[in-house]
Amino acid sequence: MDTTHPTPGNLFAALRAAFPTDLSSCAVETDSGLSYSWQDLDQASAMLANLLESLDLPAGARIAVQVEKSVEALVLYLATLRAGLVYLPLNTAYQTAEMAYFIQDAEPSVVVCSASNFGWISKLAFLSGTAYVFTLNDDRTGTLLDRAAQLSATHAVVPRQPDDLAAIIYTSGTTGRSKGAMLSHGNLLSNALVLKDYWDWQADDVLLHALPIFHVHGLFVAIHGALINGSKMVWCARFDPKVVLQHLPQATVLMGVPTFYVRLLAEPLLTTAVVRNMRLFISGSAPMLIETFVQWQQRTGHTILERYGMSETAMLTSNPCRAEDGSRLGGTVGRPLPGVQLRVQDDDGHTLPVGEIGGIQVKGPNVFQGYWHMPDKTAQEFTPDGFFKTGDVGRVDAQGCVTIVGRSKDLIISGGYNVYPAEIEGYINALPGVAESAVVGVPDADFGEVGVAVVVPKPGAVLHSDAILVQLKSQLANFKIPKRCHVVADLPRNAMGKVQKNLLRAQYQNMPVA
Ligand code: MLC
Ligand code: AMP
Repeated sequence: MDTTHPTPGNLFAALRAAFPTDLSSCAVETDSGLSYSWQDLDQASAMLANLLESLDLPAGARIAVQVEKSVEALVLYLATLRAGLVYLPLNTAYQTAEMAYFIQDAEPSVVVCSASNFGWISKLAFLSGTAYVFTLNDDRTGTLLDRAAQLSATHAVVPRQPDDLAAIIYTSGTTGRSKGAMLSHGNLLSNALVLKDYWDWQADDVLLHALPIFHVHGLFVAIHGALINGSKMVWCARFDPKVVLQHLPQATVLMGVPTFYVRLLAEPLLTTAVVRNMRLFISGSAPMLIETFVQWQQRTGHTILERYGMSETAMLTSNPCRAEDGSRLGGTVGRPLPGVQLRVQDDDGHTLPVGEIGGIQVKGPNVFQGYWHMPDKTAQEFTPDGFFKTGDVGRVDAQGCVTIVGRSKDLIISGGYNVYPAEIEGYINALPGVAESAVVGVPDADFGEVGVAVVVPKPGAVLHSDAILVQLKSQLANFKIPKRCHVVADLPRNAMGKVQKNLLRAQYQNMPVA
């Protein structure tokens, strides 16, 4: 048995306290047939926490992790919390320039990557002063596990205060420079406890986990949701609708981005029989089309629960779960969660009455501690009375229900991933022969929205749209690559000289590749 001490400020201690009494029961079952007990999670996280502690890292040290999804990666997250260090997950799609930025900015003491990326990532890390680079693969191999193998399987949780940092989640920004959102143990624990109650987690719930584990949705909402309730997870390495359908009969809860539901609806095997044991389907990270919501209801008999959140705040609002709290409405993201204050303001800082559209602002124990090393940016994003400006535009109805109608930030949300046009335009403008460019989001049946690039050549230069996309692919994460590219003579501008992106969106939304 572990020597876990009561350390209420440390999120891991709260998760560990929720493990079932029978530690030999199954905690995680993978789609490749592996099974991990609660004792496995406890002991393996103890071993990795002991390894991290043996490195004698400074307080607040960041552990940057870019690895494929695996239960061992989940254990590394738990070990980092347990050791009181700061977890910094990075999307596996990030390429060299993106990784170089994150590593230089966050100055992690430890970087963990796949063995296949060790060459270039270790070079970047050592140049930035990282002390240790370990490997962790999705087949239970790598130097991280080798080093931990001989260490003790017991570990006393390192005490932490609620305001101490637990994780940094990088989110891109409208200026093209990514910002590290600093989330504390208290931010994450408060959100996990609120959702456990609001989503009415049951003793026999089983979560089907098919999301990536480097963003808020898959890492915090899904994993904390299951662990804080002592619930088993069925663990899919990636979202494959056929594999998900195969495992749905063993599950009661699924969390996904709208693309999951669109792709599942395209499967003939999605029937009421497959979802017979399901209690709750949850969607978030991107707007769900009302057609998807209605089709899901008709096909499965289940009403999807849509909720709204952000990297900076974890979950903010949710449609009701229990029937007595009301019905779930398609096209809305529900009411603010208990403890979350939400208001809508105009640009002059006046709070707007019911039904009027403005900027959504929030306050609560879940709202982050600020952007890493960006005090000015942090100050700009908060109002004088402490509300965080989400950048989302919406309204609240008389029942307190929130509808998001747009965004004041120039952002494309594609399959649940955020793509900031300014970042992509920066890369396109740096290509030889490019005078300027604009990237806009257009509707897409699968991803909800996808990016389209409109590029103007320098006088005399000849540009090919395919070549532009190929060059971008070698520099940027794949989900950021515009799905189409058009080379044009000039961009439409208003009287102030600003590019009229609304005109470009209208012009290119149905246009095939030029
Ligand atoms: C993959 N591609 C994408 C993409 N995902 N392009 C745009 N948007 C995406 N989301 C690229 C691939 O690289 C590939 O390019 C091509 O599109 C087709 O890929 P695919 O095989 O169809 O993609 P797949 O691997 O199946 O991934 C699709 C997906 C995935 C929907 C399963 O994107 C996903 O897991 N999304 C979830 C994102 C998420 O967890 N967001 C939460 C953020 S937290 P090529 O060139 O290789 O052919 C947050 C807060 C909150 O927002 O409220 O939750
Ligand atoms: P991220 O920065 O990746 O955490 O993305 C957060 C953004 O995703 C929010 O600011 C919203 O714009 C968007 N988002 C999250 N959930 C929803 C939802 N249910 N409906 C519409 N947009 C959402």
